Amino acid sequence: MIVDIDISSYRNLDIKAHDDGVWVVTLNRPAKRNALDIETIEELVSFFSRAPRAGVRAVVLAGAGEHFCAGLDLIEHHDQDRSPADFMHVCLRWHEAFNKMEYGGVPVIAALQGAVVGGGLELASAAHIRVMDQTAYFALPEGQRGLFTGGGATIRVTDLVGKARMIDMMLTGRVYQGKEAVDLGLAQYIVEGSSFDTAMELARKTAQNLPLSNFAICSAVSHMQNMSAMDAAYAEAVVAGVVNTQPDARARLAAFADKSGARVRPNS
Ligand code: 1HE
Repeated sequence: MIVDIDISSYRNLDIKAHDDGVWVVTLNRPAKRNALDIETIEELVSFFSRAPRAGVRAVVLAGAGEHFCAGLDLIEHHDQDRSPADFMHVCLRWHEAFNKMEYGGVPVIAALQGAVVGGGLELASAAHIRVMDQTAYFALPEGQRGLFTGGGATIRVTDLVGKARMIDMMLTGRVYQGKEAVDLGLAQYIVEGSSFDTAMELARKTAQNLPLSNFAICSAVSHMQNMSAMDAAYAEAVVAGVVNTQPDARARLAAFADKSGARVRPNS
């Protein structure tokens, strides 16, 4: 561990560390439907900047109350009557937070319920795995509010659903929910019960991987998407050179060789 995380210094995020290295980070302004004000964004920057160096093995990102996140704090935005330059800098802080999540190398599993809208969808799309319950729904209402996405939706949501659906969501405010949302890629899992419980299960499973493998999965894949195929293949070889020769992997390889290691089987 190279840095500490002082959980008592966070006000808008509720942060809990479990013994197995899984940390639960909860957006904690349910009365405001977890709308993202600038303080929450700064706390996300702070936590996700430290997590990779603080021994965090996996993060469950949740929202308190009935909704995951209502997006940009529209009241703060209205009250502050920001200049174009001011809001550009706000968006750059959002990007800082969400890039730290996506590229930080620590698995982030979002537990979704209720509204996952606007900037809330931008936040969720920076997670590596999204689990939704039956109440979760996804939308980009910016168009109706006289706004545009500023927290990376043009990149991440477009990656998930494709350009045509993204533009339709923005133009018409179309809402996706239920199995259709999973089929489109907005979430990877839909559950009958609590999305939080399933997110915790997945986080615990993920945390059993070697940290260096997870670091590669949760940073290299995203970086490689930004590269040419030639450069990505080169980078993949370099990353695999480091990860696949890590001393900690030898015991796992030995277990496979002596037949004590788990085999890959179809779901029963
Ligand atoms: C908020 C916000 C918010 C709720 N900013 N305060 N995002 C949106 O356009 C979504 C706007 N929110 C909604 O559509 C609804 O609030 C919800 C569907 C999320 C929830 O509905 P509901 O009936 O449970 O709650 P409510 O009565 O609408 O709101 C409860 C309180 O939360 C109320 O505050 P109160 O002090 O009057 O009690 C609301 O004002 C407050 N609240 N949502 C601020 N978003 C980097 S660019 C990103 C661009 C965007 O994200 S655009 C935002 C899109």
